[in-house]
Amino acid sequence: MDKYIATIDKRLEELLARCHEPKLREVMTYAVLGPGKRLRPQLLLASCEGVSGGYSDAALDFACAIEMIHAYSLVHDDLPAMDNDDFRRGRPTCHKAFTEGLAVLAGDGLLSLAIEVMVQYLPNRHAVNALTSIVKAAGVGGMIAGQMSDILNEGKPISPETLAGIHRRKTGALITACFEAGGIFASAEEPMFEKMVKLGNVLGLAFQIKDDILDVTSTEKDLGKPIGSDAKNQKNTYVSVHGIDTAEAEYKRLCQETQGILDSLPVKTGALHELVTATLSRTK
Ligand code: GRG
Repeated sequence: MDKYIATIDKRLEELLARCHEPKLREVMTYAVLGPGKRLRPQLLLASCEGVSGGYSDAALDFACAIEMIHAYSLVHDDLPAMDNDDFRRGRPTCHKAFTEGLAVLAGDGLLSLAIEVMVQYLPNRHAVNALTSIVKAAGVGGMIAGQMSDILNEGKPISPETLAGIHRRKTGALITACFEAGGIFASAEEPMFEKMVKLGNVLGLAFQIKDDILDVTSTEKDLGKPIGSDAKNQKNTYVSVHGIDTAEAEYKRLCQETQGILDSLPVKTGALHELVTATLSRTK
């Protein structure tokens, strides 16, 4: 996967250079180019390459835009007004390394730069469809709505259905959008596109359940951030709602389902298989 990460990081650096305010660029760079997994842009590129055998410059820019949106969501999620976390990716969170004001602005800057990068490809049909998919996933029917429901339900007992709605919108929607955008840029036809969306949905849920499990079973050293932060913030998680045993069992079931969908896809490269398998066996 190194080939994707090096390409993504190089392009992210070039795109960040479009910000001519030096301090803003420095904080945005800290937020987006830190030691994260770059999972979402890799999923976009690997799914596009898997279907069509390659990816365009536009697909790479959309992959970078998704990573900027992801990084902004982490910066804002870590703020004192939200989860109030001091560490992420093994180093101080953005507001700790700089200030709260600069972290808010860097998050805003990353979101608007992401849109600017995608908009430059309009009115190309693929770009219109991928942009629609990504902004919907990141927006008021997706990640932001999921985060809102998460906050409103802190400390309250919630139903499994409410929890599923939080997970699907807060984390799953952006992961599914990676597959949708990958499929769009690869000109994937039905039923291939449908399968990719399904893969995104299942992987997105599995990813979040694993995140909930790791928050109680991992170590601060492995995670790069304090464990037990969900309990500290009275968050509803798959573990708090269903218990650790059910969470582990559901995670295992979702891994098998993911594998089944992957095996049914006539993909051209092994990169997507490799990436999804690595994601499912992640320990951080
Ligand atoms: C503040 C608008 C706004 C949204 C926040 C995504 C999100 C919504 C908050 C992040 C909180 C969180 C830890 C959610 C669990 C799933 C998740 C997004 C984990 C972090 O993603 P990774 O593991 O991170 O891909 P890296 O650092 O590797 O990029």
